[in-house]
Amino acid sequence: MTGFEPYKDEKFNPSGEVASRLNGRVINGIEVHGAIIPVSFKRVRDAIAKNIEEVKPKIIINLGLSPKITCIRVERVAINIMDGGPDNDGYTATDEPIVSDGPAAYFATIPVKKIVEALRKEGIPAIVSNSAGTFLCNCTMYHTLHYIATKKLDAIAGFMHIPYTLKQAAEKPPRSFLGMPPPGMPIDIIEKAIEIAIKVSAEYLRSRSL
Ligand code: PCA
Repeated sequence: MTGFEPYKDEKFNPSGEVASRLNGRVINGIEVHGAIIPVSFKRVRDAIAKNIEEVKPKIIINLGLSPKITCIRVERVAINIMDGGPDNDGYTATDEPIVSDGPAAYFATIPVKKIVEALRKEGIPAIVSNSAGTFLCNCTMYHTLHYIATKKLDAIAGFMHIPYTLKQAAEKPPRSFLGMPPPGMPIDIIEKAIEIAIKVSAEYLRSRSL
């Protein structure tokens, strides 16, 4: 799994923190490798490729922060577009394809709906999201799925957007979201959500290969 380094005005990125926390953990016999990847349109592809080559994972879950969301968002689709910025290299993309001859979109191959159901059953608010945006999160999901497709790897992959942590939300200007502090989720709950997503993905993989 991956998370991101801080970007734009965010001094802390919970997605990177969760990746560090889970790095080296064994969940239901699954060895987790957590890596932090750059918020850079130019550099993220190589970071993804390097991690996949080193780890040879069966399940890839990329994580990113989505400020001001109220729940976990499990992304269904990545589209072939970069539009936004600046990234951490100071680069702003405008309507550019991620891969010039690549398909318009890729669907997540982790069991998106099963993950959402499992999270909600555990009391963690979650939805299926039909857009990962057009910044680094979408770009990362696209590169990962494109890499798996073009190299014909035996791996499933997807992307999850996470909210601010509760502490991070409390530190924002007190009226910065609808006259209130923005929503947040305790980091331990976010961490638990990702553990659940890993378990559900592993069960799905096992059932598929029976
Ligand atoms: N969130 C951004 C990029 C890095 C991150 O954590 C996004 O949603 O694209």
